[in-house]
Amino acid sequence: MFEKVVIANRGEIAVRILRACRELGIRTVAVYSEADRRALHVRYADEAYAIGPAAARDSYLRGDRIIDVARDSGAEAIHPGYGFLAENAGFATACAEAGITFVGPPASAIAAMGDKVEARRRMKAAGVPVVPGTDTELRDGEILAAAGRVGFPLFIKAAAGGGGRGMRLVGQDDELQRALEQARREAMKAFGDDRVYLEKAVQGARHVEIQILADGEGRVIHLGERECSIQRRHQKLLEEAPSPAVDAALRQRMGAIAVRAAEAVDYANAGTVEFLLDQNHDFYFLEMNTRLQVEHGITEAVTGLDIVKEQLRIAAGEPLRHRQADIRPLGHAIECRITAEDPFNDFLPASGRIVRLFQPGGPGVRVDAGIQEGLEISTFYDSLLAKLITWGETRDEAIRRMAEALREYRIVGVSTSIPFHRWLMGDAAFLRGDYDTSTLQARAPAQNGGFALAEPDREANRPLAALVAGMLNHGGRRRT
Ligand code: MV4
Repeated sequence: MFEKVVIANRGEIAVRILRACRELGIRTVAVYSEADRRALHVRYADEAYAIGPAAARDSYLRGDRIIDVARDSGAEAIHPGYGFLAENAGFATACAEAGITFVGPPASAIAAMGDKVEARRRMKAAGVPVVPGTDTELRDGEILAAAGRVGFPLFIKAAAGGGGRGMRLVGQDDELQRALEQARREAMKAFGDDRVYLEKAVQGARHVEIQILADGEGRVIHLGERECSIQRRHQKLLEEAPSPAVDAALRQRMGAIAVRAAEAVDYANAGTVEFLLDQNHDFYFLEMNTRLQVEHGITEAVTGLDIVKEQLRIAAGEPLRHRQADIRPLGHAIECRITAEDPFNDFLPASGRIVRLFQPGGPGVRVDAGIQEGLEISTFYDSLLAKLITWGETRDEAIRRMAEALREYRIVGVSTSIPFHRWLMGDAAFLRGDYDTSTLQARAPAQNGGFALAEPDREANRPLAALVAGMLNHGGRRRT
């Protein structure tokens, strides 16, 4: 095992990785921007290095500086977390050239899955079902004929896109030309690559993903699925495992296909294969995320594995410790993403100082957070403050524990998504498990874009507002 690892990230995921390292007896090296001098991940690490000003491109995205930190500190490996450098094949290659282990898949697998046209080609060849669409990127003159073959409605997607970035829904052929020009322009601006392809739009489907683990010797297993259909503008708000729509037989079929997808690109380490699951229980490969994901914790809760420790072991050259038959999911887990956003105002990113913080607890409650009282929340970075995960023997128990934990949770000084989640825990369709990727949008009044919290619910939150104000006043008096 490694003796020392650099954690090339911040916030809750840096803290999560630090904990896994310390459990394995690995010394930890944090990197931080000027804005994060007082952050939790800096306090918890054995060593910490400043790598630049607040802007991510001058700090957390500076792969060269992070490799220098690994060299200077004598670390053997870099864990990138998610975001920033996690899915950057160039960074994985640069680590290898510097003699440092990248805790993640081979650069070749990142590159193959990062190019969505190449990924579709590889998946089709391996017998993985893909959404009907074009097999190559499109030349301008080809689009009308190609669209005719694919059928409407369809998505124009950027070859270099992913995660919902660079997609455009087209309802009929007279919208095609304009949409193509816009899609190319946006793709060029966002990715420096204007290649696009077409996919038939699968409507009313669920977004279900399979977690896989692979070692460096060709062994691949899956850890079951996560249901991720509760999203807004392609940001997931809540995930659960298992999916209310997946039974043991379907899990086995989807899992086997996900393993095949990983094998087709000689994958190693942890990864996630995303599928659309339609009402007929047909499923289609969407993309593979070649990194640790935000929502990995719910899979840990139902399988009992520690995915980050497994990542470190695999990167250190150890074989997988589990066979497929050893993986037996137990119970139900839910994650609510606690973000610094105002759900009463179109989920506008919020900033402010956390003046009071009360984190929930109790049986089956896990809080992965990168925050503490006194921390200044800026809009420089991703708005994720914490992940609240509950586990129960049944889905109902997990939901009740979540509702209670959300009632206990108090973050004072910055708006958060907590009121949205409190509302969701009482929503009839959610309680029935009867939802898909269109549910939030369909039920949302246009003016608040995806959050149907009605006026009476807002009233119901008044006592909370008074309590918060009371806490603030109390604190103020005590200081003076
Ligand atoms: C789709 C799709 C339907 N049909 N592709 C969004 C995230 C990225 N991984 C791919 N995504 C989708 N791709 C085809 N051909 C539906 C989604 C999708 C989605 C679309 C609109 C609104 C919310 C969504 C939530 C999850 C997935």
